[in-house]
Amino acid sequence: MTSNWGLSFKLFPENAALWGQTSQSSIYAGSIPELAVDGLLNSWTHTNEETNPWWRADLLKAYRVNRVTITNRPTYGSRINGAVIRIGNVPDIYSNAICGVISTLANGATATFSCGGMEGRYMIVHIPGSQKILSLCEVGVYGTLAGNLAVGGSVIQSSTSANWFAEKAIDSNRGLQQLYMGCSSTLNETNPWWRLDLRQIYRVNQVVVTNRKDCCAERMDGAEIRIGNSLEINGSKNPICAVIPAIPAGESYSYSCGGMEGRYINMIIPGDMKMLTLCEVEVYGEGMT
Ligand SMILES: [Ca+2]
Repeated sequence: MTSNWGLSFKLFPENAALWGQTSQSSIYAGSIPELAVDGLLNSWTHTNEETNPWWRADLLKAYRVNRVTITNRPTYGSRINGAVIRIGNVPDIYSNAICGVISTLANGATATFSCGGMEGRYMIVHIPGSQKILSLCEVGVYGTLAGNLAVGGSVIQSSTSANWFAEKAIDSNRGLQQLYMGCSSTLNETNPWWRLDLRQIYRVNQVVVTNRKDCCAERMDGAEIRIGNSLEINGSKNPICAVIPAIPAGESYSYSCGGMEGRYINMIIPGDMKMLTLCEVEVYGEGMT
């Protein structure tokens, strides 16, 4: 595989709506709400003709939403005119703040709405008025998990396999769909490590690690999570928060660190012929005041 991404490679957050639960005000002829997140351009959701139809994605956790994409159906596209996009933490659709309004959108076209980091667990599309039909071909919600300290940090790893850059472990992409875009990996070596620099000292309550889904989940077995302020032996002398016995393929496991203080989060697998692959690392905690 060749790579010319170099240092300027792009980060690819994944569509948070994919991992959530979708619902809508009514379902016409089996056109269920999931059809807006199936990745297919030849299927779309469809409500009955009604007053104030809506579609909602529950992202299950609060996100800081940077942008929303809406792909219109290839026919009857003008039905979407006037649709409102809202983001917030309230299941009731009208209590959440507005990110954007779709004035018009051509048949089959995709529009991107910048939401500037609006925070919310719910993303809603609705059309105000009577005798309306809401039909969505695809919906994307892109952002970062709210409160994840890793997002603002910088990362480095002991070696890099092809384009499995260290940054891909903090790109808000769990790598479960397109692994090559979403995960970091070292080469096969002795004591491979990956280190996140939070840029200042935090009290770390929780570290969440996502393992790769496609194969070889057992390579994660025995990985240590270390937290502290020392860079001695690349951080491998810092105190241990947890030793990971195992994480099943494609799963995200959470480790409680009880407020351990540190600027650096190290992941290390001790031993020979080890490879450290991380699809996502999230860090939650509090700043030191
Ligand atoms: Ca990732």
